[in-house]
Order: sequence, then structure tokens, then C-alpha cells
Amino acid sequence: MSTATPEMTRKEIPDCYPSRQLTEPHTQDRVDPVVYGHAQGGHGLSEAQLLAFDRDGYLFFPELFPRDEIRSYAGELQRLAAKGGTGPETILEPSSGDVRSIFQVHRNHAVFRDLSRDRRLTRIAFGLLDSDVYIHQSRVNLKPGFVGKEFYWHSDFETWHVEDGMPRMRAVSCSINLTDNHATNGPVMVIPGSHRQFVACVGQTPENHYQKSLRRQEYGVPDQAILSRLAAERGIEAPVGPAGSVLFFDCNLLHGSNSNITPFPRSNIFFVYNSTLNRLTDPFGNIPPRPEFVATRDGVDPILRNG
Ligand code: 6CS
Ligand code: FE
Repeated sequence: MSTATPEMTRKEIPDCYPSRQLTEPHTQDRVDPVVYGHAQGGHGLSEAQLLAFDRDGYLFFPELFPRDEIRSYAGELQRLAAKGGTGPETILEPSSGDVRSIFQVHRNHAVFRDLSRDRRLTRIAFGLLDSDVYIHQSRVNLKPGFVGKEFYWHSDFETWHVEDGMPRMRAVSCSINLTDNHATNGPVMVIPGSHRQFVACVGQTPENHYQKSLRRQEYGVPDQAILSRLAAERGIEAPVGPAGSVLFFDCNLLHGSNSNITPFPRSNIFFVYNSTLNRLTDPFGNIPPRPEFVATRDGVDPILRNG
């Protein structure tokens, strides 16, 4: 894999995953590895876990954090949500006006910065990406009871490649349950193995797309026929578990989540670990880059493997 260097101009970096350019939806094989590390890398992931992530595109760690520790993070989230927040990093639900997401929490709140650098998480990112890492994006998704709306099917990488300029697939998302995730309150659903194909989307990216897509995404979403084929071939899984459980999933894994009409909030905090060898360049969609709060460009604060 040729790594993009900051000195390279965007034109010198090949677009290995063109999307939103053709009028017909199509898929292509992934050209990047899924797992960059190996079992003897000192990160604690077993050969079986690395093989499972390579095959499925995700790993679930039930109760990686003890309840009393995660309760303090959930309390901090409630405090943030209660404040409401008027900055651009606070995204409201389109219908109810409730807080849907708060972005860049790893930079704006010390307790979440510390959590994003916790060795229980970073060792897994190091094992999968086999390099130093940094936080490409962080957010809390509150998905409150009764009014928490869905996140339609998508590949994060498709957006990060087209709208943020992420060159290659060498990033992993980590979703930490801050409340119990049940089968019923809108857990993250994945299509196992879908990370091995890149689903190119159709349609032109609207200007300032993020101002709409973070509330309800309509562009950069996979075609229903392709989704139907992949779901029929590979099924749909919804890894659930109590607060403190953690889901690591590949940047290109198709995922989404249903609305939450139960009384039980489904709040998660997400950290996206990107390899320092895969830093953002100009967006491959040839559009202005999204703001720093959704895509770290200037504030790269590396987390060193041997740090
Ligand atoms: O556009 C993004 O970066 C965000 N959108 C979704 C639906 N998932 C990834 C990320 O939070
Ligand atoms: Fe996503």
C-alpha cells in the first residue's frame, strides 16, 4: 500500500475508491488490507481475533469497561447534553430538536480525551492498524428514548474518502456503550464481511453536505439492490451488551441503526482511530474539506504505540 505523505499533493495520490462520480451504483474489491498487524505485536489481540476481524470487519468486547467506571462517563455525557450546546459540533435531531450527536469530544472535554487514549482501546487500534494513530473523529450519539432517530446504512470510509480526503482504508471505529445496548433500543447493526467490497455511491455531494448528513444522510448511501444482495449473502448482526461493552469496526463496514422508540436511551461514544500513515489530503470528491470538528486535519495529536 503506497502511503500518502503530507508532502504529496492530492493529484499525486491515486483515487483507489472513486464514488459519487458515476450514474450507476457499483461495487469494487477492496485494495487495502483489513488487518495490518500480527498476533505477536504486543497489543494483546489473538490470532483468532485478528482472523475474525479480517473476515467479519468487527470485534465485540462485552464489558471491556466496568460499570462503575462507565457510569462516570455516562454522567459526563448527560451533563454535556443538558447544557445543550450551541456550537457547530452539537447536532440536533431533525424532528424533536433533542441533541443527536456531539462531535470532537476528545478535544473539547478532558475526560473523553483521556478515554480516547486509554490503553484498553488504543492497544486494539495498534493491533489492527500496525502504526501510530490519531483521532480522526470523535462523537457521542445520544439516541434518547422515544425520539432517537435512525442512522441509515452507510460506509463511514465512503464519506471520509469523498468528503474528508482519507486516502486509504486504514482506520477503525470504536463504539463504547455508555448505556445498555439492547436488541430493541436501536443498537448498531452491521453486515458482516461487507467491508471487503467498496460500495460506490451515486449522486453529487451537495454543498456543506455535513450540515444535513449528520442529521439524516441521503447522499453517500449504498444502493438498495446492493444492500439487499449483501444482507442476503452475509446477514445482519447487532452486537449488543451492557454499558461498558465496546464494538470495534472497520472504516468500510456497512452499518446503520434503527430509531429508538423504547424508553431506554442508547448512548454510545465513538472514537475513530486513523493511522498516522493515512492522514487526510484534499477530498477525493473535489469539494471543500469539512470542518475540523468532523475531520481532524490540523489538530493531529498522535497516540504513539511505544509512547
Ligand atoms: O459523516 C460522518 O463522518 C459521520 N456520519 C455517520 C453516519 N457515521 C460516521 C460519522 O459519524
Ligand atoms: Fe457511521
